[in-house]
Amino acid sequence: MIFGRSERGKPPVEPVTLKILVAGGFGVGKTTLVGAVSEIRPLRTEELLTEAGRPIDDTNGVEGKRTTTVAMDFGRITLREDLVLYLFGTPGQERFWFMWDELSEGALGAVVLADTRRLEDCFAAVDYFERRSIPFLVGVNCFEGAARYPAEDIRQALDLDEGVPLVLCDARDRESVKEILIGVVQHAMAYQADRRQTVAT
Ligand SMILES: Nc1nc2c(ncn2[C@@H]2O[C@H](COP(=O)(O)OP(=O)(O)O)[C@@H](O)[C@H]2O)c(=O)[nH]1
Ligand SMILES: [Mg+2]
Repeated sequence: MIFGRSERGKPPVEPVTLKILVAGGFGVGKTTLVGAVSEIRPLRTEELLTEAGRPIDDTNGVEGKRTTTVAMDFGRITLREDLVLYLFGTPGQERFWFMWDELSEGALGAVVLADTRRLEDCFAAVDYFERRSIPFLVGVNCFEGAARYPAEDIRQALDLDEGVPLVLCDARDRESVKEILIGVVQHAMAYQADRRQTVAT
């Protein structure tokens, strides 16, 4: 490649790095979402679901799921040359709630994944981010065979504030996940600008 004079002299851009959390109930597609976009091999700690784990990890309605993430998913995506996101999947099981406060340290915002067949599984995540004023977006992961509901009905069922974006998605699809991530960054930026204005006036 031939570089012009101006490019040659340019120092490499130091990208802005932002931390985004990916939350939601067990089996909703968090590991899938991180894996669909990550440029680095997603770091995950998965364990085969054992007989012993069965009473705790409720797999009813999550057919075909044999592994469970015991710690967390971690991935990276470069949205633009100067903007890199680090994705942190929060552990879905209740016994890992103690990790959430540490994980959310320094987070710009969060994605709450929801499955309309088990909407109640993401109530806890929605509550968590609302209570801590962490801006979040709800991604409805559209599984085949799950009934489709109008976005407005899902918003109502989740009792979402008006400003919280809700987007239908496919956690397996890179473009769909990118759209979700751009959405959460935009929402979080607007949310923060709003807050600054409220403080200033
Ligand atoms: N049909 C369909 N299956 C999905 C989708 N997202 C995840 N899955 C499957 O659902 C199961 C649970 O996903 P996983 O990412 O492990 O859920 P996690 O517990 O939230 O990390 C896996 O078998 C995935 O392959 C989706 O958008 N559509
Ligand atoms: Mg997982």
